[in-house]
Amino acid sequence: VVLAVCVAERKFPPGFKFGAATASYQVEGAWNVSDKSPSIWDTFAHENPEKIIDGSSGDVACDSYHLWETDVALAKDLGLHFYRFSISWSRLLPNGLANVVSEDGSRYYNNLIDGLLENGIEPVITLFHWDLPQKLQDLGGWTNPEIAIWFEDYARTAFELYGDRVKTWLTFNEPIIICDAAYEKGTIAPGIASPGIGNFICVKNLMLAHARAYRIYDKEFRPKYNGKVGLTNNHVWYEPNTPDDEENTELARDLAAIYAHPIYSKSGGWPPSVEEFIAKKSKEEGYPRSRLPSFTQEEIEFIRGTYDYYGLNYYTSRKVSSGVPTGSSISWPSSGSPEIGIVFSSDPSWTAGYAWLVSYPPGLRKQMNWLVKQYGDIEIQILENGYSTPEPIMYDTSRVKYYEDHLEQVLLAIQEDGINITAYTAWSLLDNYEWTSGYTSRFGIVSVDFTDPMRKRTPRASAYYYATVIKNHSLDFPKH
Ligand code: PNW
Repeated sequence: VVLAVCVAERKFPPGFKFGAATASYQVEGAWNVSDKSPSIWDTFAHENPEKIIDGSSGDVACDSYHLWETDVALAKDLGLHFYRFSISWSRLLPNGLANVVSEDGSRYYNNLIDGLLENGIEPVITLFHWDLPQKLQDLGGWTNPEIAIWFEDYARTAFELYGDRVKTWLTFNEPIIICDAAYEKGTIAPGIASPGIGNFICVKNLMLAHARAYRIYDKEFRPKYNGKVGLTNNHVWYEPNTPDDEENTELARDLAAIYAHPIYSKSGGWPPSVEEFIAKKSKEEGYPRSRLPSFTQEEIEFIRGTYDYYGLNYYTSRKVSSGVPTGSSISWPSSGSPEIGIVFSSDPSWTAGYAWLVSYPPGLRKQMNWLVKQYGDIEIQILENGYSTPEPIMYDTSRVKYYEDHLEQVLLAIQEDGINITAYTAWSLLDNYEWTSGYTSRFGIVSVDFTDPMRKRTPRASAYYYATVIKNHSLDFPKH
């Protein structure tokens, strides 16, 4: 008698890729070298130190502008298949507009790309990870419709310079933060609180900017370079607190999907539930038209289908209940609470982490199932997932556990749910400038000593763990 023991192998499919990510403002430093002009984050951190927990800025950060070779060597030691980084728009185009390309800026990214490729690591580029040129902010930034054209010109410059070697492009990192955290809440650069107005103008312009970049890639670059273009959305998985909260929870999911629906849905445009909800509310509030700007049919068609993959950043989950958000409710970084009239909380069974980062690994799998239900059989690339600690500890067992538990959910989604997930990305390769948390929140699998002028990098236990997963292409390996 053969005892059939059903233990699924915890192996990743062949071709599945592992990487790690960073972003320009968070790691580069060198904020004013050569002809680089300031970005909104240079301005925000310099002018509002009281809005940053430790009053710090990314002026030096990890100094990756000078130390990129060390970063490449680390990525190689870890066995990363790809390294995801972003281009600083105002380093490449000091005017924001594409009339002048910085020699220094273009050389920096050229060197980094070539250095990665020489070491067998694929470069994955984010065009926009929040550091808008200040000069463009002065003209209205994401609330000026012209920005779609400015962004197209910037994207073309990058595709022209690097498209021969870079095969995976992201237009945007987390539009929900660019528009919602920046314009609805005003908590991050450019710090303009315009709830229910600015955030919606921003997302409309951003969707058009994305579509323009995608379409020029399609037309001018895909035939010779054959790469992939998409963007990455951050999703917080929402669950109803009680059965009564189910309707609001689905509305909250839809509201967060205004950053996805125009691109990924079959019908295009805003999610119908959101369109209806905001139109009705706007009317009650006395507005002559909906606060959510409409798309023309032509714009809907122009944006719809402009993707080659779905980029997903997942960190945490929330319970949804009705109510008015107060200062103490953990609403950040979740969107839509004042708009819908809901509050977010954690579940007692979920693992509390540092600040907002509650660990609920099944949320990742549930979120991916929701996306597939909405948008069909899309290719999903997980482009960020990670865990922070307040202290720069080296033996970071809680981070190791976070990675293992989330990678397990990735495997379940592939094996049990049949979801086409092709990549996983650890945020972050390095401790870095964590926006308004400054240097107080550590996300690196490699630690950085910010008191050392050489910004010494030291791999943590989680780096060794991740390297072992990559090497074995599996969550199971001989422990010693
Ligand atoms: C991301 N949430 O931000 C960003 O892409 C990174 O630049 C950042 O350093 C990293 O995650 C860690 O914070 C997030 O709503 C924004 O759960 C929102 C959420 C998570 C991360």
